Amino acid sequence: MAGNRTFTMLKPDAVTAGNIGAITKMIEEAGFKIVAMKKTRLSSELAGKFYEVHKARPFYGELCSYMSSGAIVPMILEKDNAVEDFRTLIGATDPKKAAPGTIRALFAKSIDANAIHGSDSDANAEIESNFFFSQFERF
Ligand code: IDP
Ligand code: MG
Repeated sequence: MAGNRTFTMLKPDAVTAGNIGAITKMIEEAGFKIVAMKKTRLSSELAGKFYEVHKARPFYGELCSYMSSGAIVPMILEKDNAVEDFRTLIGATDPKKAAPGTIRALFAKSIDANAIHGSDSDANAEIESNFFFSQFERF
């Protein structure tokens, strides 16, 4: 059975552009409850750890420097079928291919600076949530 939590993170381009409020509003209006949320910043080393699964991909270095270039807003979200429904809400990785009305179609700048992260499985949602939040930060 699909789990009811996912992990997301507003990326530096979205935060720098002043889109925290607009994107968070879309997330809440789509029926997701915010369980945990904060504004923080990753070092390049920590960004590398978060994206370790992409280590072999050609854009890994670029991704780590981009993800540590400014503030981010990680969140844990709750909703039935959370992982799949949230991936639908954010749209395809490349904003040019993202369906109209999705968060990436509306706010992403490019395939790398694509506004928002969304976990791709229940297992990764758990790992990524634990990367940023202690049990005392979840309500
Ligand atoms: P996802 O975020 O839609 O799950 P992934 O394939 O898991 O996409 O890639 C992780 C992140 O790496 C993307 O969100 C994007 O920021 C970056 N990325 C993915 N593909 C490329 C690429 O071809 N060039 C540059 N950056 C990329
Ligand atoms: Mg991914």
